[in-house]
Amino acid sequence: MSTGHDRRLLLPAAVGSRISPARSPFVAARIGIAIAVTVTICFVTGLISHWIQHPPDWFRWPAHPVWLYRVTQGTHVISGVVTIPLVLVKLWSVYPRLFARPAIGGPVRLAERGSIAVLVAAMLFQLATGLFNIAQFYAWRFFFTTTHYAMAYVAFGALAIHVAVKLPTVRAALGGDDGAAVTGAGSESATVPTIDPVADARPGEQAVSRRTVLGAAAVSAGLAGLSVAGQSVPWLRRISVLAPRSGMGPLGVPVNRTAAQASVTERALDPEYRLTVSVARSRRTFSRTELARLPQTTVDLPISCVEGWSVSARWTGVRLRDLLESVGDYRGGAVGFRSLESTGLYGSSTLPHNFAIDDATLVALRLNGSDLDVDHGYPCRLIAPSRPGVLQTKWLSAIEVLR
Ligand SMILES: Nc1nc2c(c(=O)[nH]1)N[C@H]1C(S)=C(S)[C@@H](COP(=O)(O)O)O[C@H]1N2
Ligand SMILES: [Mo]
Repeated sequence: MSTGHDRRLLLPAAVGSRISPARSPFVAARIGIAIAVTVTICFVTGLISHWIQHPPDWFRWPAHPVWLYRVTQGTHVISGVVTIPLVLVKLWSVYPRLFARPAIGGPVRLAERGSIAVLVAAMLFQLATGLFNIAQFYAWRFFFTTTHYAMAYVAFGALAIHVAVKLPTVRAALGGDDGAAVTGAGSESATVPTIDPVADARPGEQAVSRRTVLGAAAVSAGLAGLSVAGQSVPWLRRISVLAPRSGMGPLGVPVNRTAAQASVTERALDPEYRLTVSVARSRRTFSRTELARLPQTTVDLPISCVEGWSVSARWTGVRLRDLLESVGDYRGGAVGFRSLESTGLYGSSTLPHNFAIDDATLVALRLNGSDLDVDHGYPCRLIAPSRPGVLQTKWLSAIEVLR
């Protein structure tokens, strides 16, 4: 052995013989820092999205700038996808240690191994469910948002603990230019075998260099990000192979659920269609023609789906505030929206006061210069700034001021 390191724990021969110098704290620490950054961004933007959809009392989300949710949710999906190759490289870089003996050991080692198992499992779970969700592939029975939200705390908590525990190792790995020499610091030195590239590489073996691995990690993370970024960044659309709903659909806007899928086509196209609007004790019904005769407003607002795709569009319709004032004495307050699609997650939404009074919030009748397509919510749909697409209720049947 060319180093004086204490090797109390032995690697299985098959693994030990394949150790490359890239499997060192030098690489593991750098990839780990990158993961800590992308996961923190992903966690925070995910919390924001969750709170907008299920607002706690203290939570306020602004209506302006109108693209704010587009940016936070695009960032959530991109940072999550970028994390995937980083985690794979990270697992590769520490792979031999996952098989270090003894597998269990004393209580401290048990806690360390257990926390890493939780971390890896929760992280892979979050990345896989998130990826399946943006691909609209629901292979599981449990409800996606609830589980993805709950596991986010587990994954982030486990990561925070892991970073805290490894901080001395990270610091040492960043300090010295030879990661393999980092052994004196940190809890690792006593429990985890040190990997010495010189001693471990087989004679004649072409070992992967650390720079190569870090470079490959950066390139694959960049490509992964680009592959989905086109969902939200228009000029990246052409090169985004993983942006399933970018720019296609009627009137240049994607559709998540068609009128046929929501079973509303007949009622949406019925000439007897009426929108009911209630303000305090006043109530009025409107045909689509009557809505079109009210003063019309045009605004440019994005549809920003929670799945990460977003697209800017030009909407024309009745300003919500104007519509409410044409019915009764609207003095502010949250407003409830109901769809002809009366069941499920998408059947209704609640618009907080600051969005309800906003100039840019419309009951839209037209999209990009044409009447709404039935798949985009004809006869009329809600469109408000800086909100998740899932709350932009289509095929409106009733609007009611809530107290
Ligand atoms: N009633 C109803 N409204 C709905 C939906 C739906 O399925 N039913 N889908 C929502 C989702 S998830 C998004 S992203 C937007 C998409 O609007 P678009 O189909 O016009 O692009 O509509 C929202 N409004
Ligand atoms: Mo959506």
